[in-house]
Amino acid sequence: MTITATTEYEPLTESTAITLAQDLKFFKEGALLHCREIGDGNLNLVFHIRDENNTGIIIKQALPYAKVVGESWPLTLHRATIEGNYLKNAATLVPNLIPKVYYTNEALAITIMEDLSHLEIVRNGFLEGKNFPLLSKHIGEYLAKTLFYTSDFGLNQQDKKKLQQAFTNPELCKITEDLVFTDPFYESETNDYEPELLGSVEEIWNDAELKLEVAKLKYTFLTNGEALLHGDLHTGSIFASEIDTKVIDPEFAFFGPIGFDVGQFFANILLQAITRDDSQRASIISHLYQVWEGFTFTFSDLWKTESVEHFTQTPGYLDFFLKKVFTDAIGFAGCEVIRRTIGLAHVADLDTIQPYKRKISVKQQALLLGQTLIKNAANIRNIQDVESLLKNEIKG
Ligand code: SR1
Ligand code: MG
Repeated sequence: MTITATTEYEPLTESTAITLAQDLKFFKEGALLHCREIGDGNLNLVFHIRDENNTGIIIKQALPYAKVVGESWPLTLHRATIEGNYLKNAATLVPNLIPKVYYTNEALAITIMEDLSHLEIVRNGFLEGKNFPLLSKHIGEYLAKTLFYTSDFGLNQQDKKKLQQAFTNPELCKITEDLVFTDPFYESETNDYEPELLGSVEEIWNDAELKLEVAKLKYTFLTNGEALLHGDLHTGSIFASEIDTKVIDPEFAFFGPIGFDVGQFFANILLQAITRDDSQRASIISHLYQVWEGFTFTFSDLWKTESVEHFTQTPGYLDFFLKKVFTDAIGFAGCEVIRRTIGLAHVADLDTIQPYKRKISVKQQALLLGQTLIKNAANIRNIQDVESLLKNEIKG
Protein backbone atom coordinates (compact mmCIF):
# COMPACT_ATOMS: atom_id res chain seq x y z
CA MET A 1 0.00 0.00 0.00
CA THR A 2 1.24 3.51 -0.79
CA ILE A 3 1.17 5.84 2.15
CA THR A 4 0.45 9.52 1.51
CA ALA A 5 0.35 12.58 3.69
CA THR A 6 -3.39 12.18 4.16
CA THR A 7 -3.55 8.41 4.74
CA GLU A 8 -4.65 7.01 8.10
CA TYR A 9 -1.94 5.74 10.44
CA GLU A 10 0.13 2.75 9.50
CA PRO A 11 3.77 2.07 10.34
CA LEU A 12 6.09 3.23 7.56
CA THR A 13 8.53 0.96 5.82
CA GLU A 14 11.73 2.07 4.08
CA SER A 15 9.82 2.03 0.82
CA THR A 16 6.67 3.89 1.99
CA ALA A 17 8.87 6.43 3.80
CA ILE A 18 10.43 7.29 0.41
CA THR A 19 6.96 7.58 -1.17
CA LEU A 20 5.88 9.92 1.60
CA ALA A 21 8.99 12.09 1.20
CA GLN A 22 8.34 12.31 -2.55
CA ASP A 23 4.64 13.01 -2.02
CA LEU A 24 5.58 15.89 0.28
CA LYS A 25 8.10 17.15 -2.32
CA PHE A 26 11.14 17.02 -0.06
CA PHE A 27 13.27 15.98 -3.04
CA LYS A 28 13.44 16.95 -6.71
CA GLU A 29 11.32 14.81 -9.01
CA GLY A 30 13.32 11.85 -10.28
CA ALA A 31 15.91 12.07 -7.48
CA LEU A 32 17.51 8.74 -6.68
CA LEU A 33 16.49 8.19 -3.07
CA HIS A 34 17.97 5.85 -0.54
CA CYS A 35 16.28 5.06 2.78
CA ARG A 36 17.42 3.24 5.90
CA GLU A 37 15.59 2.66 9.18
CA ILE A 38 18.13 3.70 11.81
CA GLY A 39 16.06 3.83 15.00
CA ASP A 40 18.09 2.43 17.87
CA GLY A 41 15.98 3.91 20.67
CA ASN A 42 13.34 2.16 22.71
CA LEU A 43 10.15 3.47 21.16
CA ASN A 44 10.09 4.72 17.56
CA LEU A 45 10.92 4.19 13.92
CA VAL A 46 13.50 6.57 12.46
CA PHE A 47 14.06 6.71 8.69
CA HIS A 48 17.06 8.43 7.14
CA ILE A 49 16.33 9.33 3.51
CA ARG A 50 18.98 10.85 1.28
CA ASP A 51 19.45 11.62 -2.39
CA GLU A 52 22.43 11.03 -4.67
CA ASN A 53 24.06 14.27 -3.34
CA ASN A 54 23.72 13.02 0.24
CA THR A 55 21.14 15.68 1.04
CA GLY A 56 18.86 14.09 3.56
CA ILE A 57 15.92 14.28 5.92
CA ILE A 58 14.84 12.29 8.95
CA ILE A 59 11.30 10.91 9.28
CA LYS A 60 10.56 9.86 12.83
CA GLN A 61 7.37 7.90 13.42
CA ALA A 62 5.85 6.79 16.72
CA LEU A 63 4.72 3.17 16.91
CA PRO A 64 1.49 2.39 18.79
CA TYR A 65 3.50 0.33 21.28
CA ALA A 66 6.85 0.43 23.09
CA LYS A 67 9.33 -1.06 20.61
CA VAL A 68 11.70 -2.17 23.39
CA VAL A 69 9.04 -4.52 24.83
CA GLY A 70 6.73 -5.22 21.88
CA GLU A 71 3.04 -4.97 21.00
CA SER A 72 2.04 -6.14 24.49
CA TRP A 73 2.87 -2.62 25.74
CA PRO A 74 0.50 -0.23 23.88
CA LEU A 75 1.59 3.39 23.83
CA THR A 76 -0.13 6.57 22.70
CA LEU A 77 0.73 8.00 19.27
CA HIS A 78 0.03 11.43 20.73
CA ARG A 79 3.67 11.49 21.87
CA ALA A 80 4.63 12.44 18.31
CA THR A 81 2.48 15.57 18.59
CA ILE A 82 4.02 16.38 21.99
CA GLU A 83 7.48 16.00 20.45
CA GLY A 84 6.67 18.19 17.45
CA ASN A 85 5.11 20.88 19.66
CA TYR A 86 8.04 20.83 22.09
CA LEU A 87 10.50 21.26 19.21
CA LYS A 88 8.46 24.13 17.74
CA ASN A 89 8.43 25.86 21.14
CA ALA A 90 12.14 25.21 21.68
CA ALA A 91 12.88 26.65 18.22
CA THR A 92 11.90 30.06 19.64
CA LEU A 93 14.22 29.64 22.66
CA VAL A 94 17.27 27.62 21.58
CA PRO A 95 17.11 27.41 17.75
CA ASN A 96 20.75 26.34 17.43
CA LEU A 97 20.47 23.49 19.89
CA ILE A 98 17.62 21.45 18.36
CA PRO A 99 16.96 19.97 14.91
CA LYS A 100 14.87 22.01 12.47
CA VAL A 101 11.34 20.60 12.10
CA TYR A 102 10.11 20.64 8.50
CA TYR A 103 6.74 18.92 8.80
CA THR A 104 4.51 17.17 11.33
CA ASN A 105 1.44 14.99 10.80
CA GLU A 106 -0.61 14.02 13.81
CA ALA A 107 -2.56 11.22 12.07
CA LEU A 108 0.60 9.52 10.85
CA ALA A 109 2.41 10.32 14.13
CA ILE A 110 5.42 11.63 12.23
CA THR A 111 7.91 14.45 12.56
CA ILE A 112 10.09 15.23 9.56
CA MET A 113 13.26 17.04 10.51
CA GLU A 114 16.80 18.05 9.73
CA ASP A 115 19.29 15.30 8.93
CA LEU A 116 21.84 15.25 11.77
CA SER A 117 23.97 12.43 10.42
CA HIS A 118 27.07 14.67 10.42
CA LEU A 119 26.82 14.50 14.23
CA GLU A 120 27.07 11.56 16.59
CA ILE A 121 24.96 10.37 19.51
CA VAL A 122 26.91 11.53 22.58
CA ARG A 123 26.66 8.21 24.43
CA ASN A 124 28.22 6.40 21.46
CA GLY A 125 30.91 9.07 21.10
CA PHE A 126 31.85 8.78 24.79
CA LEU A 127 32.17 5.02 24.35
CA GLU A 128 34.60 5.66 21.48
CA GLY A 129 36.64 7.98 23.73
CA LYS A 130 35.43 11.28 22.22
CA ASN A 131 34.84 14.22 24.51
CA PHE A 132 32.66 16.87 22.77
CA PRO A 133 34.31 19.97 24.31
CA LEU A 134 31.29 22.28 23.91
CA LEU A 135 28.62 19.76 24.91
CA SER A 136 28.05 20.85 28.50
CA LYS A 137 28.31 24.57 27.78
CA HIS A 138 25.56 24.06 25.19
CA ILE A 139 23.44 21.83 27.43
CA GLY A 140 23.78 24.35 30.29
CA GLU A 141 22.42 27.04 27.98
CA TYR A 142 19.73 24.69 26.66
CA LEU A 143 18.56 23.84 30.19
CA ALA A 144 18.59 27.43 31.40
CA LYS A 145 16.66 28.85 28.45
CA THR A 146 14.10 26.07 27.89
CA LEU A 147 13.37 25.82 31.62
CA PHE A 148 13.43 29.53 32.54
CA TYR A 149 11.25 30.67 29.64
CA THR A 150 8.57 28.05 30.34
CA SER A 151 8.55 28.61 34.11
CA ASP A 152 6.51 31.05 36.18
CA PHE A 153 9.61 33.26 36.24
CA GLY A 154 10.01 33.62 32.49
CA LEU A 155 6.52 33.09 31.05
CA ASN A 156 3.34 35.04 31.78
CA GLN A 157 1.75 32.95 34.50
CA GLN A 158 -1.63 32.73 32.73
CA ASP A 159 0.06 31.65 29.49
CA LYS A 160 2.07 29.06 31.40
CA LYS A 161 -1.12 27.41 32.65
CA LYS A 162 -2.48 27.27 29.09
CA LEU A 163 0.76 25.81 27.75
CA GLN A 164 0.70 23.27 30.56
CA GLN A 165 -2.62 21.93 29.22
CA ALA A 166 -1.10 21.33 25.79
CA PHE A 167 1.73 19.31 27.33
CA THR A 168 -0.28 16.93 29.47
CA ASN A 169 1.51 13.67 28.77
CA PRO A 170 0.11 11.04 31.17
CA GLU A 171 1.22 7.84 29.43
CA LEU A 172 4.82 8.90 28.93
CA CYS A 173 4.97 10.32 32.48
CA LYS A 174 3.74 6.95 33.76
CA ILE A 175 6.70 5.24 32.07
CA THR A 176 9.07 7.44 34.07
CA GLU A 177 7.01 7.16 37.26
CA ASP A 178 7.19 3.37 36.99
CA LEU A 179 10.59 2.73 35.46
CA VAL A 180 12.65 5.42 37.20
CA PHE A 181 10.84 6.01 40.49
CA THR A 182 9.11 2.75 41.41
CA ASP A 183 10.05 -0.56 39.80
CA PRO A 184 13.80 -0.63 40.58
CA PHE A 185 12.99 -0.21 44.27
CA TYR A 186 10.66 -3.23 44.40
CA GLU A 187 10.71 -6.75 43.04
CA SER A 188 9.11 -5.94 39.71
CA GLU A 189 8.85 -7.85 36.43
CA THR A 190 10.32 -4.96 34.47
CA ASN A 191 13.64 -5.12 36.34
CA ASP A 192 16.59 -6.56 34.50
CA TYR A 193 19.86 -7.39 36.26
CA GLU A 194 22.57 -10.02 36.36
CA PRO A 195 22.16 -12.76 39.02
CA GLU A 196 25.43 -11.64 40.64
CA LEU A 197 23.75 -8.31 41.52
CA LEU A 198 20.94 -9.89 43.53
CA GLY A 199 22.60 -9.11 46.88
CA SER A 200 23.00 -5.39 46.01
CA VAL A 201 19.49 -5.29 44.56
CA GLU A 202 17.95 -6.79 47.70
CA GLU A 203 19.81 -4.22 49.79
CA ILE A 204 18.03 -1.53 47.81
CA TRP A 205 14.64 -3.20 48.21
CA ASN A 206 15.17 -3.49 51.98
CA ASP A 207 16.50 0.03 52.54
CA ALA A 208 13.64 1.92 54.21
CA GLU A 209 15.60 5.18 54.47
CA LEU A 210 16.36 5.05 50.73
CA LYS A 211 12.75 4.29 49.84
CA LEU A 212 11.47 7.23 51.86
CA GLU A 213 13.74 9.57 49.88
CA VAL A 214 12.67 7.98 46.57
CA ALA A 215 9.02 8.42 47.61
CA LYS A 216 9.66 12.14 48.13
CA LEU A 217 11.44 12.44 44.79
CA LYS A 218 8.62 10.63 43.00
CA TYR A 219 6.11 12.98 44.63
CA THR A 220 8.11 15.96 43.43
CA PHE A 221 8.11 14.50 39.91
CA LEU A 222 4.36 13.86 40.09
CA THR A 223 3.29 17.23 41.43
CA ASN A 224 5.87 19.95 40.84
CA GLY A 225 5.02 21.48 37.44
CA GLU A 226 7.76 24.10 37.45
CA ALA A 227 8.63 24.25 33.76
CA LEU A 228 8.30 22.43 30.44
CA LEU A 229 10.83 19.61 30.67
CA HIS A 230 12.43 17.64 27.88
CA GLY A 231 11.69 14.66 30.13
CA ASP A 232 14.31 12.20 28.85
CA LEU A 233 17.57 14.16 28.63
CA HIS A 234 20.10 11.35 28.65
CA THR A 235 23.21 11.17 26.46
CA GLY A 236 21.34 9.06 23.88
CA SER A 237 19.01 12.06 23.34
CA ILE A 238 21.84 14.36 22.29
CA PHE A 239 23.72 14.57 18.98
CA ALA A 240 27.04 16.40 19.02
CA SER A 241 30.34 17.09 17.30
CA GLU A 242 33.37 19.13 18.35
CA ILE A 243 31.41 22.31 17.71
CA ASP A 244 27.69 21.51 17.53
CA THR A 245 25.09 20.12 19.93
CA LYS A 246 21.48 19.17 19.11
CA VAL A 247 18.97 17.82 21.60
CA ILE A 248 16.48 15.34 20.15
CA ASP A 249 13.61 13.11 21.27
CA PRO A 250 11.46 15.28 23.56
CA GLU A 251 8.44 12.94 23.45
CA PHE A 252 8.44 12.71 27.27
CA ALA A 253 7.94 16.48 27.56
CA PHE A 254 5.61 17.72 30.32
CA PHE A 255 5.56 20.35 33.06
CA GLY A 256 7.65 18.95 35.88
CA PRO A 257 10.45 19.82 38.31
CA ILE A 258 13.39 21.67 36.72
CA GLY A 259 15.86 19.43 38.53
CA PHE A 260 14.64 16.41 36.59
CA ASP A 261 16.17 17.48 33.25
CA VAL A 262 19.34 18.60 35.01
CA GLY A 263 19.50 15.35 37.00
CA GLN A 264 19.02 13.11 33.95
CA PHE A 265 22.00 14.78 32.30
CA PHE A 266 24.09 14.53 35.50
CA ALA A 267 23.20 10.84 35.85
CA ASN A 268 24.18 9.88 32.33
CA ILE A 269 27.51 11.70 32.66
CA LEU A 270 28.07 9.82 35.92
CA LEU A 271 27.15 6.52 34.28
CA GLN A 272 30.02 7.12 31.85
CA ALA A 273 32.38 8.49 34.53
CA ILE A 274 31.99 5.43 36.73
CA THR A 275 33.16 3.14 33.92
CA ARG A 276 36.52 4.96 33.67
CA ASP A 277 39.77 4.72 35.57
CA ASP A 278 40.90 7.73 37.60
CA SER A 279 43.25 8.87 34.84
CA GLN A 280 40.46 8.96 32.23
CA ARG A 281 37.76 10.47 34.38
CA ALA A 282 38.64 14.19 34.55
CA SER A 283 37.43 15.05 31.04
CA ILE A 284 34.03 13.48 31.61
CA ILE A 285 33.61 14.98 35.09
CA SER A 286 34.37 18.41 33.63
CA HIS A 287 30.98 18.15 31.89
CA LEU A 288 29.30 18.13 35.30
CA TYR A 289 31.12 21.32 36.33
CA GLN A 290 30.48 23.04 33.01
CA VAL A 291 26.81 22.16 32.69
CA TRP A 292 25.98 23.35 36.21
CA GLU A 293 28.06 26.50 35.78
CA GLY A 294 26.48 27.22 32.38
CA PHE A 295 22.98 26.51 33.64
CA THR A 296 23.27 28.71 36.76
CA PHE A 297 25.03 31.53 34.86
CA THR A 298 22.35 31.84 32.17
CA PHE A 299 19.40 31.05 34.46
CA SER A 300 20.58 33.71 36.95
CA ASP A 301 21.05 36.27 34.18
CA LEU A 302 17.54 35.61 32.85
CA TRP A 303 16.13 35.71 36.39
CA LYS A 304 17.69 39.16 36.93
CA THR A 305 16.87 40.66 33.55
CA GLU A 306 13.74 38.97 32.17
CA SER A 307 11.62 37.84 35.09
CA VAL A 308 7.85 38.29 35.07
CA GLU A 309 7.53 37.42 38.77
CA HIS A 310 7.62 40.29 41.32
CA PHE A 311 9.46 38.33 44.00
CA THR A 312 12.49 37.45 41.88
CA GLN A 313 14.28 40.63 43.05
CA THR A 314 13.89 39.53 46.68
CA PRO A 315 17.34 38.94 48.22
CA GLY A 316 18.02 35.23 48.73
CA TYR A 317 15.24 33.96 46.44
CA LEU A 318 17.50 33.05 43.49
CA ASP A 319 19.99 31.26 45.74
CA PHE A 320 17.14 29.38 47.44
CA PHE A 321 15.71 28.35 44.07
CA LEU A 322 19.02 27.19 42.57
CA LYS A 323 19.79 25.20 45.73
CA LYS A 324 16.41 23.46 45.42
CA VAL A 325 17.07 22.66 41.73
CA PHE A 326 20.50 21.24 42.60
CA THR A 327 19.22 19.08 45.48
CA ASP A 328 16.34 17.78 43.34
CA ALA A 329 18.76 17.09 40.48
CA ILE A 330 21.12 15.06 42.69
CA GLY A 331 18.25 12.91 43.99
CA PHE A 332 16.78 12.42 40.52
CA ALA A 333 20.25 11.54 39.21
CA GLY A 334 20.52 8.84 41.88
CA CYS A 335 17.20 7.29 40.78
CA GLU A 336 18.27 7.38 37.11
CA VAL A 337 21.64 5.75 37.88
CA ILE A 338 19.93 2.91 39.75
CA ARG A 339 17.27 2.48 37.08
CA ARG A 340 19.79 2.31 34.19
CA THR A 341 21.67 -0.37 36.14
CA ILE A 342 18.92 -2.75 37.25
CA GLY A 343 15.67 -1.52 35.68
CA LEU A 344 14.22 -1.55 32.16
CA ALA A 345 16.21 0.20 29.38
CA HIS A 346 19.86 -0.14 30.33
CA VAL A 347 22.71 1.95 28.95
CA ALA A 348 25.58 0.76 26.79
CA ASP A 349 28.05 2.57 29.08
CA LEU A 350 27.52 -0.23 31.61
CA ASP A 351 26.29 -3.12 29.48
CA THR A 352 29.28 -3.13 27.11
CA ILE A 353 31.90 -3.33 29.89
CA GLN A 354 34.21 -6.32 29.58
CA PRO A 355 35.18 -8.66 31.04
CA TYR A 356 31.96 -9.73 32.76
CA LYS A 357 33.52 -9.62 36.24
CA ARG A 358 34.43 -5.97 35.81
CA LYS A 359 30.95 -5.19 34.49
CA ILE A 360 29.42 -6.61 37.67
CA SER A 361 31.85 -4.70 39.87
CA VAL A 362 31.15 -1.37 38.07
CA LYS A 363 27.41 -2.00 38.28
CA GLN A 364 27.74 -2.60 42.02
CA GLN A 365 29.55 0.74 42.27
CA ALA A 366 26.81 2.39 40.21
CA LEU A 367 24.16 1.08 42.61
CA LEU A 368 26.15 2.39 45.56
CA LEU A 369 26.54 5.76 43.84
CA GLY A 370 22.80 5.95 43.14
CA GLN A 371 21.92 5.11 46.75
CA THR A 372 24.41 7.65 48.12
CA LEU A 373 23.16 10.43 45.84
CA ILE A 374 19.56 9.80 46.88
CA LYS A 375 20.20 9.51 50.61
CA ASN A 376 22.67 12.42 50.82
CA ALA A 377 21.12 14.79 48.28
CA ALA A 378 20.41 17.45 50.90
CA ASN A 379 24.08 17.48 52.02
CA ILE A 380 25.68 17.46 48.57
CA ARG A 381 26.34 21.15 48.02
CA ASN A 382 28.11 21.29 44.68
CA ILE A 383 29.77 19.29 41.89
CA GLN A 384 33.00 19.07 43.89
CA ASP A 385 31.10 17.06 46.49
CA VAL A 386 29.84 14.75 43.73
CA GLU A 387 33.38 14.30 42.43
CA SER A 388 34.74 13.54 45.92
CA LEU A 389 31.97 11.02 46.45
CA LEU A 390 32.87 9.25 43.25
CA LYS A 391 36.58 9.32 44.03
CA ASN A 392 36.68 8.54 47.75
CA GLU A 393 33.55 6.62 48.61
CA ILE A 394 32.49 4.79 45.47
CA LYS A 395 35.60 3.98 43.44
CA GLY A 396 37.76 3.67 46.59
C1 SR1 B 1 9.58 1.76 27.61
S1 SR1 B 1 10.54 3.13 27.28
C2 SR1 B 1 12.02 2.94 28.12
C3 SR1 B 1 12.84 4.17 28.16
O1 SR1 B 1 13.17 4.62 26.87
C4 SR1 B 1 13.13 6.04 26.83
O2 SR1 B 1 14.27 6.59 26.24
C5 SR1 B 1 12.97 6.49 28.26
O3 SR1 B 1 14.21 6.68 28.90
C6 SR1 B 1 12.21 5.37 28.83
O4 SR1 B 1 12.25 5.33 30.24
MG1 MG C 1 14.06 8.56 23.63
